[in-house]
Amino acid sequence: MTQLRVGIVGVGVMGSDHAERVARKTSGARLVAVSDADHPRAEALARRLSGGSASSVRVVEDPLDLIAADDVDAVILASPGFAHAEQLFACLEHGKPVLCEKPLTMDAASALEVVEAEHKGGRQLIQVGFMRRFDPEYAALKQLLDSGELGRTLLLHNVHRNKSAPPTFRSEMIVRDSMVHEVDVARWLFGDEITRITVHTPKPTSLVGDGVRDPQLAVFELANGAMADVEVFVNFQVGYEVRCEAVAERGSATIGLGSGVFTRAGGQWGGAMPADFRVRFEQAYDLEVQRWVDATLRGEIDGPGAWDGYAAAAVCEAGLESLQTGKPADVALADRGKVLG
Ligand code: ISE
Repeated sequence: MTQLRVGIVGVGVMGSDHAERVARKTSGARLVAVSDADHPRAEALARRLSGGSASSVRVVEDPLDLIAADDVDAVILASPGFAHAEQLFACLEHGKPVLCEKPLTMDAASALEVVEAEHKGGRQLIQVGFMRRFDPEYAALKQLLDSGELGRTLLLHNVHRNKSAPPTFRSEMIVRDSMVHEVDVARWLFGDEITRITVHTPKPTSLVGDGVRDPQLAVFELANGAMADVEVFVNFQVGYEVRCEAVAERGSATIGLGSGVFTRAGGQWGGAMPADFRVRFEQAYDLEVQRWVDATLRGEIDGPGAWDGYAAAAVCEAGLESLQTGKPADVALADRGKVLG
């Protein structure tokens, strides 16, 4: 196979961004089909990416039919998280490689069922969309920490701010859809599992609806004794800002300070802030999808797998418990050796 025929399920914000990417920027791949609960939205996208006629990108009403289709070699799942479990099982059943946007599924138990089903099939087919791993700045930070030049890494301080979020973005989603990125970053940079999480909820901004706990401040404890903190603030108003500082025995390293045009003028200094994650992480998304296509054509995956999606789901589940109780919550993680052994 020299060209991967890709189908995309869910063409909202992220799915339509991926559709453009696959159709226009990714080598070795062709967008052949899209599916969305909002049918007219899928039709409009297919028309646009087919250059006026819907002949080369077709719309499939039922996502399960898209997954099963003979002319779809691999799938990108950008549907809402609650739809992932059923669609992932369909991908496994049809032997279709899949790049699944986070969260893998809505809870740890169903995520573990996905891990087990994939393992039973004997081939890794699932990659999870933790795209910070593909961001050149995060990748350089990982390389620096792994080189040992700064000694052992002790702490991570993370900041994750969105300009705004819709009113439907409740406290639980801040954990499951936003903080989950730093859950993965901490596991990946430390190469270790998170065993306990505490989610603190400071006084909320007055700009959100009743009961929404925004911002949140979480502390992760890792099995090796290291710790990470993250401020997640999804209605920051100013722009999109994601930073990570690693503190090690002989120094610290920070990424995400903004590498765009930086000006000093009129007694002020500064630069522009990206409006959202598609702008800040455009290169990461491009690399993620290109490497997924390249690896899929080789019959492999090249990025975070189902276990990473499951481990993040388990941490978030404990995070939701901590959000409720205000107390630390232990992460219940299955024994990796037993599950994948
Ligand atoms: C969104 O789904 C993302 O993945 C973004 O990276 C994150 O910043 C945002 O908070 C999420 O809603």
